[in-house]
Amino acid sequence: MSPSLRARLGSGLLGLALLVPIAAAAPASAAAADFPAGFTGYHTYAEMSADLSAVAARYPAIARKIAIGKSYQGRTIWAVKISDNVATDEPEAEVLFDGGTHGDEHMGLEMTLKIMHWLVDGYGTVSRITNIVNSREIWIIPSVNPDGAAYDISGGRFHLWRKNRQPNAGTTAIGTDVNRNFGYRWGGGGRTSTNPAAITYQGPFAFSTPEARSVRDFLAGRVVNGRQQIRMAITFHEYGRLVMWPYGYTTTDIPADMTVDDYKGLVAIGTKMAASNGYRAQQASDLYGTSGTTRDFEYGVYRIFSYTFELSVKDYPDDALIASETGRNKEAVLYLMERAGCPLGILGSAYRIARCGAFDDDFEVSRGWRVNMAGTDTATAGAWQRGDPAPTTTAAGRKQPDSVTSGRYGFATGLAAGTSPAANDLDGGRTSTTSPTIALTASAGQKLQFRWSFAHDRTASAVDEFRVEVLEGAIATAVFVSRGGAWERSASWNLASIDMGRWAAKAIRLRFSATDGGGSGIVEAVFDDVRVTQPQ
Ligand code: NO5
Ligand code: CA
Ligand code: ZN
Ligand code: CA
Repeated sequence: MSPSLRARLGSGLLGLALLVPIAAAAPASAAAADFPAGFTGYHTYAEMSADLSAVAARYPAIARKIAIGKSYQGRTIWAVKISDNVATDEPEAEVLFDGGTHGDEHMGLEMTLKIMHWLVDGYGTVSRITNIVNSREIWIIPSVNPDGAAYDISGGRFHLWRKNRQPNAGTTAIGTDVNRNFGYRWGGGGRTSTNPAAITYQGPFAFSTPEARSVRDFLAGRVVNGRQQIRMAITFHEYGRLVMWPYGYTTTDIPADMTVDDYKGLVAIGTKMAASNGYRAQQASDLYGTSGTTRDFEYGVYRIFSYTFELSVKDYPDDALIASETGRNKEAVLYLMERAGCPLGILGSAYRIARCGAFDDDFEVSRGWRVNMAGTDTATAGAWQRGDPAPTTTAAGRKQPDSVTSGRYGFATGLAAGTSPAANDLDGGRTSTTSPTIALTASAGQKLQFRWSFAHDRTASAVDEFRVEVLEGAIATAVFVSRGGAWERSASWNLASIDMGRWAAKAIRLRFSATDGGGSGIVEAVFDDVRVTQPQ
């Protein structure tokens, strides 16, 4: 929208007239209504469900219909997975398309069904489609809020019904706006309401709706080996012909919970998609502020490059417009699926080399590193923590740096500053943190790169160190060691670059350790932006 939402809110009456159900809700068990005349080309819930079944039956090698949860009224929320070897979870970049989060925005469901059909019907004959299906795992959730959609067409007329159909305690007002109910910076701000009667009601708490929970749980299930497999997503809404990137919760272009690189990539990809469909590209909050949206959750929690598309130029476009409105997005969605293999590659070959190799972690979200994985660490204080380090300074200079090299988070030996520089530094021995398994490719020229800082005071010695090892099964090989000595060493960021040739085609882990080997001196280590680059 929200021109649509804007129109509904624009009266100054918060669209209250629209909140009154015009007809009583049909019980879920009653015969499902079809769309009103002129709109019967849209899929009802039953027709959508039957289409997914037909596709899964006709293309069993590349399509699967999967239940991801149930709506408040008990309708199954369906997903379709499309990929070669569809029964196997292969290490391929994943993409998510969803529609129907708002009950009255039926074009989004049509859009997702079109995407499904472009893929399955073109597979094996259209080489671009075949390549996408073979190299990606595509998830499609056509109707996130099936109760809202069914109610919207109940009685053979439209009801402008946006929310789900969940009752609210203490009021006769029905429904929560599912696109205000996700648990990232949930609550308040912009066009988000705490009033159960409002069309943008956020719900009593984050994830109070079964519909948002179903999407949340589905996304959580796509974390494999510590890493969210879904790289890019579009959530389809209506209307206004917009392509919007995160965030909606703030008008700041690059807030603390977005990296500069991600911002550049989000804008470049959004702008590129908009150039192909003729929509306007903008940050979500340029339209109006929101909180608890699908898109903010997907980027904020998982760093999925997630976009909201507002389809169409009006509410309830008649069914003759389905083909053209969905068709104009074909290039954008094909491009998104192709780009999912290396989103930041849009920024040029330096990014493709640095950010799309066998491993890339900016530590902005948890990606499965484990502190003291072997249980043999000896440190008594200052164990590794992922987060935003607080600066510490002695008379001799900075010991723990104030900031990291990307975004706001890295790994540090004790994030907090405490009451003195010695309060939260490393003490008593060694702390280690170990990466998830990394599958190196067979190519020569892969490099391990990371940014690091190691500081100590003049009581240090060579038993104090910052060490990086490659773990191959039980064998640990040190590839980088920086030792302490009896001098004051201040925090400073350095780049390490290590040839990984001997581990090509191997599955490894990385272990980063820091040791305070003696005395009560100050030892502080920090690292960020660990990558295995791919060759030029
Ligand atoms: C959306 C977007 C601003 C995310 C919303 O008109 S819409 O309701 N589809 N617009 O307000 O949730
Ligand atoms: Ca596959
Ligand atoms: Zn919407
Ligand atoms: Ca970082």
